[in-house]
Amino acid sequence: MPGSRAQAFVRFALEQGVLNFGDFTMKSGRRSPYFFNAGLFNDGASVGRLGQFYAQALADSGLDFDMLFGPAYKGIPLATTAAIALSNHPARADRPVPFAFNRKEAKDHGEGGTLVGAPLQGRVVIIDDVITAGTSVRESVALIRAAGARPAAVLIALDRMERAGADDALSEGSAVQEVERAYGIPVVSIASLADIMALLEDDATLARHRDAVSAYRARYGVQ
Ligand code: OMP
Repeated sequence: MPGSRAQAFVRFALEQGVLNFGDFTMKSGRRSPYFFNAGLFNDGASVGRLGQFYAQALADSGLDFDMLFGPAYKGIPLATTAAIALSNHPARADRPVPFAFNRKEAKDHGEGGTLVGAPLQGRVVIIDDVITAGTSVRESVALIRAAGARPAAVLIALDRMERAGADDALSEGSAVQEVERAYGIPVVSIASLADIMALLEDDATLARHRDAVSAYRARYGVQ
């Protein structure tokens, strides 16, 4: 996404309390001086605005696609808000934006199964919040392929730009680069760690966090 929009997004995330600085333990067990909690886009206005950022990032990428997929649980509102915003976006207003999501527990009554929403078919964009190590993307790719559809791209809010793996066995590229290479699909992000660092440079009230985030990037990051 162009720098100014990515900057507007990290500023918005900060204002919403979604982006925080401190000492956090992540899903992988790695400790991080910042954390992006997309679950705190938790009112109509902020989740609506988030959807507009997703829609704009996807439109800017120029990628063509047939539908969206939001992995349970957190991807469900993300795919929903992105689908609404895309249906109002000039780049997509001429065609519907079907979307689907999965359940974590299979349902054995009613319509049954684990997939909900539009049938998974064609080129599917996976919508998620953050990629750190890329584990949740793997599951979505498998689900989409098993349904006979094709993963076309991953659209995320934040690329943490870090290498996956244990401290003494870090992946060569970032988790995002590894996802692109492993599945042959692009990963589009609204913003990245580079934009968070630019925010820290810009904003004197956040200056005290600069060193910790720079050290973290030097240890785990890629350029
Ligand atoms: P991977 O699936 O390993 O890429 O990790 C991404 C997931 O970690 C996200 O979907 C979140 O559940 C969580 N996460 C965040 O939400 N924000 C962060 O800043 C960092 C993480 C994390 O734990 O790595």
